[in-house]
Amino acid sequence: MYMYSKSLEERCNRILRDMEGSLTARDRVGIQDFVLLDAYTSESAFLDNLRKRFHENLIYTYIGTLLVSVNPYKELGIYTKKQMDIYMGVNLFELPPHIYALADNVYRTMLTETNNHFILISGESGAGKTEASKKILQFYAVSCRSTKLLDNVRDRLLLSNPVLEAFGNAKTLKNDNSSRFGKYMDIQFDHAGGAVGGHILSYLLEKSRVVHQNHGERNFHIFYQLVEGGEEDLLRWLGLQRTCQHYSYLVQLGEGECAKVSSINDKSDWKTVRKALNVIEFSESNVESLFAIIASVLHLGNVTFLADSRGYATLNNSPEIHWLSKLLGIPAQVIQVGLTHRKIEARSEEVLSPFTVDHAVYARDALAKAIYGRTFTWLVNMLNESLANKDSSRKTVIGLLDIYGFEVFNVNSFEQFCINYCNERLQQLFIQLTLKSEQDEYEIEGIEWEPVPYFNNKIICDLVEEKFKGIISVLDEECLRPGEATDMTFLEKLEEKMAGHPHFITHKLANQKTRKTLKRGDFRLVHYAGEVTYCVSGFLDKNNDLLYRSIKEVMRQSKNAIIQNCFPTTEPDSKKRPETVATQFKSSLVGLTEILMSKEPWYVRCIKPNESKQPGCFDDVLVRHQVKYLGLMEHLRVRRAGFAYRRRYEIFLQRYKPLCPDTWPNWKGTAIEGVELLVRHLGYKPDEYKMGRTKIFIRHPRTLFATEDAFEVCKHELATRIQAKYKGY
Ligand code: AOV
Ligand code: MG
Repeated sequence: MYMYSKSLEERCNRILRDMEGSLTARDRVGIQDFVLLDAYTSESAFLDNLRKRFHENLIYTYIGTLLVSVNPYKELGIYTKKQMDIYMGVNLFELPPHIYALADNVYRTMLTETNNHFILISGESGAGKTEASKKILQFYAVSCRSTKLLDNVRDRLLLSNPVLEAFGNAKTLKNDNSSRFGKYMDIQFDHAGGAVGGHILSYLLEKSRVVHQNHGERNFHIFYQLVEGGEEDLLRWLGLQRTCQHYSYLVQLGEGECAKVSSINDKSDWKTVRKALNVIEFSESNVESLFAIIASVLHLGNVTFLADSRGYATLNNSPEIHWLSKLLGIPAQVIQVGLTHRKIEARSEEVLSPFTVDHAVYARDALAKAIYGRTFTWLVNMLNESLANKDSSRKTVIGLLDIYGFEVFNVNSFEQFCINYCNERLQQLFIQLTLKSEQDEYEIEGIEWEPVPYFNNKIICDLVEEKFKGIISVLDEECLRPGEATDMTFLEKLEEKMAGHPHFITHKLANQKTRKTLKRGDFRLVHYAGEVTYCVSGFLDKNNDLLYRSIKEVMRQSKNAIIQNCFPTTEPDSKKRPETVATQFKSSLVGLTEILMSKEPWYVRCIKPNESKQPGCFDDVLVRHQVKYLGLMEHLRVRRAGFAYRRRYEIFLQRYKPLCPDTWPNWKGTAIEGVELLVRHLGYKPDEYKMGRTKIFIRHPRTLFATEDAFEVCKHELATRIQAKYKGY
């Protein structure tokens, strides 16, 4: 149910204007809601409409209340304050589709129904998810109730974005600003609609990027921002040179070059991040500690080892150790020993065992990843403290989910496996909430219904995550056999267990034709969004994510406040194995699903128009593929055949009974009878609605909007009558 802030007259005039214009414009710009036209149930027609609109710079189209967005790869001038004003307080179908319209309708529904909502933004890497989530947040920042106190919260909400992006995004081959972590953000509103706080949950950061990037990719933005943008004295204090090429973690192996990105300005981004940290009220000492850590990671990457006469790793008396010692506040000698030895237990005694050079490099990289990963978690915690709503009064939330999109590279590893699994999970949630539950409900409510078939990706989720049987379980099992298991034994176990599974294939299991496309160390999954070949190399190691106890002990001596927080002395050094990365990730996704299931869903499905990040280029094959796997046609079919709105009889009657003299004010019969009288009085036509067991189903939003308009008028008249009646008192 909706509240409108625009006057009825203003809105009616606009609707009439639009209707006149739309008949002639339709040929050129297509239709704005796929549900509305009969001809748009074929995939080709669907595609034609998207393409037509895309070439007219109309990147948004609805399927009912779901918003489809095609990345324009150019500035369209449609995100101005003026546009925001136009979309405020207007229902979804009165104006051309826009992300603001969706945001506004979620907000209003939250206020009138006083319940929690979330917006699921999905699509593959580079499709525009992160941009969409930023636009929504910006819209709320401008549109919701404002006071001096609330403005402060608003600024923090907005500025948490550039900070998180600096530390959690990076250039990949798919996207110059690719999210390398999953993000779920709750925006909390008070009863009057003011934004009073927020909370961020982050999911599995791709830490391996800290020490290695593929050709043409970059490390996390923050490193380049600091080196390029950092003030002279700051760099001097951190012992950094102003050349990214100097740092081996910033140049790809053997190439000596950093990837160039024309779309990114590290210098100005640095300024934004610095300013943001101030507004979010990071203390100066926290900021210092934070950049000391970022610099330490760069220094650590430049530490090299030599082999002594016995083949063990020794350190050159390199300047890096000096800087690490200074910035982390740990004696140089302690760092030196920590990087070249580990403690092992030999007969109830602890002895230092020296590393080989390879081993030392491995331990150094593990430390760099741990430091960065833990600092990222600390950063999210700090942002949450700053966003925390101090007032305990009743609040409702709108959650924004923006994760890393499905991705396929030439070589795919454990990280892609996790990211793509996460996308499978969200697709499963989408299916459950739309296609499945929608059709289940018609059955439960006894509404006549012709089922719409769809591909259910549960089979792939199970393949990955099922207890004892899934890929993650097999991987964990192998991780339990240190010394014996290898990436290849993991692959062999998979081949044994998954043989014959329609979504799993390897070189050994493949037929002759497919075999040619696979290497011995690969396995291929047939994901909902396409086939991906994963190279098993590194799976065990990345899943274990081990950090030697002795190096943790070194870090605990740190005087750097953030490091102290990230490596607490209370951290259980238990003999018990910590959960593996994949299992932790799986649990966190189960947790996320639970959070989402308790809220009302809204969807933005983002589409990437071409692989080359070009404006104006609409690749039919690529878009058709996405339309298919995103399940948009099925969604449209269910929507077209189904009912846009449904309300329990009691709630429907309670709200609208003033519109019918037979039911107002004191209806004595059953709710269903009351609703029958009410809709007859309102003149609903038989094909506009259906009566279920417990709910009324309304086919088209327009019907409900008309009723809602009548309700507004009626309220107004009532208020006038009451005023007139009591005037004399
Ligand atoms: P993603 O979040 O879906 O990818 P982004 O939101 O980062 O993708 O979008 C990628 C790039 O496309 C942006 O940096 C913009 O240059 C451009 N872009 C996206 N949406 C718009 C828009 N509405 N208007 C103009 N340009 C846009 V990933 O995080 O890689 O899954 O993991
Ligand atoms: Mg993103």
